[in-house]
Amino acid sequence: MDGLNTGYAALLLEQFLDNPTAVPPEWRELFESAPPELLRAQPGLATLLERFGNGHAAPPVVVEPQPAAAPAPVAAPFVTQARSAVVDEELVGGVAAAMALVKAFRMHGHLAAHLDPLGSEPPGDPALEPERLIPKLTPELQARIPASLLRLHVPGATLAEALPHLRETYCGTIAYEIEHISDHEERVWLRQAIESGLYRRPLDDAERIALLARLARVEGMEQYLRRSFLGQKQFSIEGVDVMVPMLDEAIELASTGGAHEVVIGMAHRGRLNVLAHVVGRPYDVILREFEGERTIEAVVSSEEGGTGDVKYHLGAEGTRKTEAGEITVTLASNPSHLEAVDPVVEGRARAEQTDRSTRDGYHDPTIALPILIHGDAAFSGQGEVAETLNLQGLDGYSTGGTLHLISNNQVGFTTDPEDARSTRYSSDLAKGFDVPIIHVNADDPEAAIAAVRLANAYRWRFGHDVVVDLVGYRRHGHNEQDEPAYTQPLLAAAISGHATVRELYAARLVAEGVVPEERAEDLVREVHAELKAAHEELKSTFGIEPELTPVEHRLPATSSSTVHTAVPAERLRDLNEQLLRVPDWFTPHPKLMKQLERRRETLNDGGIDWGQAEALAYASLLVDGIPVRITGQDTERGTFAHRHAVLHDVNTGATFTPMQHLDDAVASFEIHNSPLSEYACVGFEYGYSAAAPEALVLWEAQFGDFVNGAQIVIDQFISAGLSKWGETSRLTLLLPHGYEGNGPEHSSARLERFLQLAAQENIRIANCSTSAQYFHLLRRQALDATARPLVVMTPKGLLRLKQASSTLDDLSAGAFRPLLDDASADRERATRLILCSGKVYYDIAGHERRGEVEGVAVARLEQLYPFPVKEAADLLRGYPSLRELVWVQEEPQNMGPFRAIRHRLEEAKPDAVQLVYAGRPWRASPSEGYPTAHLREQDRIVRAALGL
Ligand SMILES: Cc1ncc(C[n+]2csc(CCOP(=O)(O)OP(=O)(O)O)c2C)c(N)n1
Repeated sequence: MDGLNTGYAALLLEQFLDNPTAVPPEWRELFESAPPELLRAQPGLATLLERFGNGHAAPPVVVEPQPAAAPAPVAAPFVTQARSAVVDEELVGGVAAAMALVKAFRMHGHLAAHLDPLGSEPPGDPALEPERLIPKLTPELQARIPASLLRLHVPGATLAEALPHLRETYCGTIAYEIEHISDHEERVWLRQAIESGLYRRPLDDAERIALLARLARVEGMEQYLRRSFLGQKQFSIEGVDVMVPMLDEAIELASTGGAHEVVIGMAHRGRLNVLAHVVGRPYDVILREFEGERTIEAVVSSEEGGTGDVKYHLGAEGTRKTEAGEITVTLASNPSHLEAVDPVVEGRARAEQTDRSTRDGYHDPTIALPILIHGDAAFSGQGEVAETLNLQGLDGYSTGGTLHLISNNQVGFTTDPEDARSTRYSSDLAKGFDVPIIHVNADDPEAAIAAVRLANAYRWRFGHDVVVDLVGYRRHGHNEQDEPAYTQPLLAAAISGHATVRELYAARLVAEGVVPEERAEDLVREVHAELKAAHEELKSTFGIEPELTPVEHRLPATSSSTVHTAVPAERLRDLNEQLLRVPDWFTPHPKLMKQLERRRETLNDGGIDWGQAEALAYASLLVDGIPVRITGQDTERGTFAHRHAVLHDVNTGATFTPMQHLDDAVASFEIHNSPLSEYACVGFEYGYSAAAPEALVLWEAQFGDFVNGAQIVIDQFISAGLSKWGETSRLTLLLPHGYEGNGPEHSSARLERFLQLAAQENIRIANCSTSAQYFHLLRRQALDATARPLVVMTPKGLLRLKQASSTLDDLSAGAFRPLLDDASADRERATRLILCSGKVYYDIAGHERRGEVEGVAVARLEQLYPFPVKEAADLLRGYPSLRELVWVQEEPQNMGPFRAIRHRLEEAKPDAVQLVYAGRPWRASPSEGYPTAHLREQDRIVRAALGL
C-alpha cells in the first residue's frame, strides 16, 4: 500500500466510525466485514489494508471518481455473513485476489484475445486464470464479492457473474492496451467506455446489411481488377477489407463532430479501394490507369510534361455526403517511402484547422480529422512514426489527435514479424506516447466498427492520438506478381483455405435471418457488373484524345516584374516602431531590449541587419494579408540569436510576440520552436504549405547540414511533387550555410544536392549576400503569383556583418536581384571577373591584399536556380577586356554550385574567355576540422581567385 492509499483509507475509516453511511458503499461493506477491534486501532487498519491489497499496487477504487452509471444492487455478503474473523479474512483476501484478477484483465487481457483471423492461439497469461488464485478466490467467494467493490462496469452483480463479461470484453475479438497511459482521468474514462460496452452497441439490421454491401464492394473491386489486369500491381486490400467501412465510419463520425475535412495518409496497400470507395474516385478513372493511359494529372503537371506517378501513389480529393452534411476527403499523394507522408498529412490537417485571418492563427482541431494508415512492418520499423507521434501534443503541431490505423496483415513483403521488430505488437511504439491501442480482429467487422467508434470518442474527449491495430492477413502476395507460398508457405496455405470476411459475414447474417442468401450473393455480382459496364464504356473511348487544358507550371527565371517587393519607407518606420512595442504589464530583458532598440537608429544611419530585414519583411506581409508561419529548432530566438521574435518577461517568464500585435495586421503570424526533428518537421511544413498556398511557410535548420535528415521529404515531395502529382507550395527552407571554421558538420547545407534536384523550374535556390536582398527575396517568395518552394542558404557571420547590412532606401526601393555586379569595377579594363555566391564574397572583397590587384572585378550570383541566364550574359557583355571568368566557391569541387552551373557559365561567356575554378579540391568531407586549417584553405582560395 502506498502512503496515499493508506492515508485515504484512514480518512474514510474515520468518517465511517463517525457515520457509516458517509463513505462509499464498497468501503462501508469492507469496514463492516472487519472485526471492530481491528478497525479501531491504526496498526489494525494497516493490517486490514495489507490483506486487502495483497502486496499489489493500490486498489483502483481509492482515487477513482464514481462511475456515471449506478452500480447494480448487490446482496451485502460482508454484512449478512457471520461476523467471524476467519470468514472475514477469507473475504478480504478474496477481494484482493479479485482486484488482481480485474487488473490482469485490464492490463493483459489482450494476450488472451482472439485477434488473428487465421485462428492462431493467443499466448495467454497466467494472471488471467482465476483458478490460479485458488484458494484465495474460490468460486464460492467469487459469488460473494460484489462487482461494485471492484469498480467494474461490465454487467454482473458479483465477480462470478461479471467474470465471463470481463473475459469477453478484454479477450474477445477486440483487445485494449490502455493501462500504460499516465493520465488517470483518461484511464478511468477508457475503462468505463470499454467495459460499459457503450461503443460496442450492436448494429441494427439496416446497418449490418449496409456493412455487408460495403464489404462486397471492396472485395468485388479487387477481384474484378485482378481478373481483368492479370499480374498488374494493385496491392490488394483483401485480408483487411474492413478498413474501408472503418474509414466510412470515421468520416461519418468526424462529420457529426463538425469536421469539414478528413485528411488521409496511406501507403500502397488497399489504396485503390480507398480511392474508389472512400474518396470517391470514379471506377473509370481507375480503370483508365490500369489500361495504361496517362493520368490527367500527369499530362498537365508541367509544360514539358511531368513524370506523373504510379496509380497507388496518387492523391485525390472528393466530397462525401454524410448525415451531418458534406465533408471533403483528401488522400495525400505520397511516395513509395513508407511513413514519409505521416507528417505531411499532419501539416495539411493543421493548415485546415488554422484560421489565418487571426493574429496568431487560431487553431480549432474539430475542423479536420487526420487519419494515418500504416503497414505493420512500417509502423514498427520506420523512425518517422516516432517523430510524428512526438508532434501530437505540441502547441505548434497538434491536430487534436490523429486516428492511426495499422493495416496489420502480419507480414512485411516477405519478412515475418519475428524478423521485423523486437516487440510483440507492431503498435508497441505508440505506448511510449501515452496513446491508447485498440487491437481488433479484421474478420469481425462489427468489432472493427466498434473500435473506430471508441477511438473517435477518445479523440473527441481528450484530443490525443489513438491507434487501431487491425489484425488481418494478406490474401495474396505482396503485390500481384509475387508468389507468397515461396516464402510463407504455411501462411499462404492457411489463407487459401480461409473464407473472405465478406463470405463469413454474409453467412452470419444469413444464419441470423438478417439477409436472404440470394441477396447476399447478388451484392458481389452487382459490383462486378458495375465495374464491367464502366470498363466497357471506357474501352469505347479509346483512340479519342481526351480534351485537356495544359497548365502553365514554368516560372520565369527572374523575379516577375509584377511582384512589387519594395515597401514605402514610412510604412517600414511605422512597422519597425510597432515591433519595438511591449505592453505595460510586460518587462522584457533590459539588455535585449536595448539591443533591439538599436533597430530604430539603423533606419536613419544604415546597418539594417538580417534579423531586422527579416522582421520588416514579415511585418509588411502581415499587413498586406499574407500569413507567415516559421518553425525550426530554437527559431523563436534564432540559433544565432538574431531573431528574438518572441520576448520573455524577466519577472514572470510570460512571452510576448510583437509580430502578433501589429496595428494593421490582417493575417496570422505563427512562430514555434520545433522539436529536435528534421524529417517530421520539414514534412509537416511541406504539408502545411501545400494546403495553405497563400501563406509564407518557412522552416529553419539549426545548421544547414541537418536538413539531410529530411532528405526523403526534399527528394520525394519538395522537388518532385510538382512533376509527379502537380503539387507545389511556397515552403521556404532557411539553411545556415558558409565556411567559418566550424568543421565538416557546420559549414555546408549541401547546396549541390538542391541544385541537382532542380529542373523544370520546380524550386528556387538563393544565397543572398545582403540583408536587403533577403528582405526582397522573402517578399517575392510570398507575393509571386507562381508558388514554388524556395531554398535559401542563410548566413551566420553575415547576420551582423556591417558590410552585409542595408539601408532603409535599399528596402523601400528596388527588388531582389539574382546577380549583383561589382559597382566599383573599372569595366573597360577588367580582365578577370570573379563570380561567387554568398559569404565568400566578403572574404574576397575584404582580403587584405585586394587593393594590390588591378583589373579584377567581383560579382555575386544571388539566385542559383533558376539560373539568371540573361543577367549573366549581360554581365559578361559589360566587361569587354575580359580574359578570365573565375568561379569561386568555398565548397569542394564535387560539392557547391560549380558542377551544376558550369554549363551556364560556359554558355554566358565568349569563347575567348577562360573559365577557371577556385575552391576546395575534390573532397569526401565538406570542410576541415581545425580552425587553423580552415583559415589557411580559405586564404588559399581567395588568393587563387585574385591571382595572388
Ligand atoms: C522507406 C521504405 N523502405 C523500403 C520500402 C520497400 N517496401 C515496400 S512495401 C514493404 C513492406 C511493407 O510492409 P508493411 O508495412 O507491413 O505493409 P504491407 O505491404 O504488408 O501492407 C517494403 C519493405 C519502402 N517502400 N519504403
